[in-house]
Amino acid sequence: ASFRTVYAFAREMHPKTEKADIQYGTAGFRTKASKLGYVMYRMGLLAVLRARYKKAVIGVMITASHNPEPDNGVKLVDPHGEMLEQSWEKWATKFANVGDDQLEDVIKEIVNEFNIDMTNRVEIFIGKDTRPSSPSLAKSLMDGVLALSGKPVDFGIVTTPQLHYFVTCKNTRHAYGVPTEVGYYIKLVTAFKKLRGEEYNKGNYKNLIFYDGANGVGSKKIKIFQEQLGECLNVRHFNDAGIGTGKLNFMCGADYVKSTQSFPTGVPVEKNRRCASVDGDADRIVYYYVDDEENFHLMDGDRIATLIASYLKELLQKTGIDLNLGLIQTAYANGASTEYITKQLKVPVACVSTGVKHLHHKALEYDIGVYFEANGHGTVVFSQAAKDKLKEALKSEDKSETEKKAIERFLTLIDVINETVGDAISDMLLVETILHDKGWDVKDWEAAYTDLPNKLVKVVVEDRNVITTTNAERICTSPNGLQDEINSLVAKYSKGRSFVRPSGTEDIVRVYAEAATKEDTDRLAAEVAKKVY
Ligand code: 16G
Ligand code: ZN
Repeated sequence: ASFRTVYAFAREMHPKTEKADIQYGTAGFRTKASKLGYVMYRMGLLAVLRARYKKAVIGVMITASHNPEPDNGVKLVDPHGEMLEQSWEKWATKFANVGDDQLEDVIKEIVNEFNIDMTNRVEIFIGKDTRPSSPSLAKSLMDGVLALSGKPVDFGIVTTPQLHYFVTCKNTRHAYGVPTEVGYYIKLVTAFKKLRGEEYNKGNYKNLIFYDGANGVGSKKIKIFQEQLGECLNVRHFNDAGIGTGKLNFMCGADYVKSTQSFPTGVPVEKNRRCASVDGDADRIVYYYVDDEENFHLMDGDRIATLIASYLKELLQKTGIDLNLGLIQTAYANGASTEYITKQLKVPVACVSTGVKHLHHKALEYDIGVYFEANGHGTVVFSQAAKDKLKEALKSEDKSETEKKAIERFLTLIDVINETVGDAISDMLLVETILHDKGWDVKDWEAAYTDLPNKLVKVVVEDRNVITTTNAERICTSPNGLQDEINSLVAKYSKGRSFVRPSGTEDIVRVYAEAATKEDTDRLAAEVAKKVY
């Protein structure tokens, strides 16, 4: 590859249009789509360099998730389906911000630093959401890949978790599955059908769910699931506007439901009906229902996590196999969920900083690591050792038939789960499997514990970075004295808890508060917010 092409391409077709620097953050690059052309081109270059360095396929997803439709974004997917390694984020930032004429120098710099063999043939897997801006951004991205003689493989419109799955499958030489959309559906649907058995309604469990696709890729893909699931899971599907109708994430979808704690538009209100909303790239899901008095009840990521962890623990006990199970949360997890899972279910909980990569990373330390952010992003990861142990035990003569049945179920459950990253539809299949097996409706699920009232407020400050934190963002280390002030405010309220952290995606500071009553919670949030101004 001649670096000269890189500059020529950049100058002629993808010139840098923005003066202001942008930063590769928790969600990659995300901004107005109109500002992203040259950034995409450069991420194409970087993806090829990363792929050559890792000698593996790298993924690039074009999406702005739950953001409004005019936004877009890009994130890189590492060889095992994880988010781009943190130490490379600064390279991404550098690539995005240098002048066109400096691009070749930056490429030389990274090639030297990592001793990258530029003759390797590499493939870059590309996926995009349904935004109207995505096809042209994908074109810019591919030009970047081609400029360094990489081979772009375009998967078209897919969910973020599908792309993560393809990358993992390819790099494990199909050990994780077949790296195609068809391969993905077959794996999940086959496992789901096996777990469901013949009886579709069971106890309080009714085989009907209302699904809000947020007018995005989650709508397109649920249709394929519906076809393949047939009667086995009855999904009634809403918010299915096609590409470019301008309604993506608008007053609907997982982020809207979670942050406003209210029912989305476009879904008919039926009392006590189990409903679920996914976000714009289908990597987040929340459940909810409206009761007889028309009160809205939210079942967020914490609820999903506790349901899954408790079920896996029970099932594990039935297998008679000893594996360690842990739950990973962030500071945003409702205090009631943490108390329930540690005290009642006796599952150990770890708390990490916000952002999927932190949760995923921590979860890998367990045989079975369940992780969820309160906002509905999460999954379960299983260690290879755990999988091997289960498979071995299935063949063992020391195991009873009942134990073997449980082991088989456990192994099938693993196949319903997209371990590579949080996957809204896979998570839904898992939740539906658990509720069905227990004969539970949402109300039975909700009865496990009662959420503490909680509130999240945004504070606009001159420089969000004056706030620094430690201990998984629960303690603030600067400005001096702020944590002491928070401590004394929190101490005034029963079950009070509050923390402040600079946002990783917006130029603001977030304040979280919870307490025994709604009034106390609102007051505590306001008092802490005042200290931040
Ligand atoms: C990003 C993260 C999400 C996190 C959010 C917090 C990924 C893929 N996404 O969207 O997990 O909850 O940032 O945003 O890691 P904040 O820093 O603005 O509060
Ligand atoms: Zn998302």
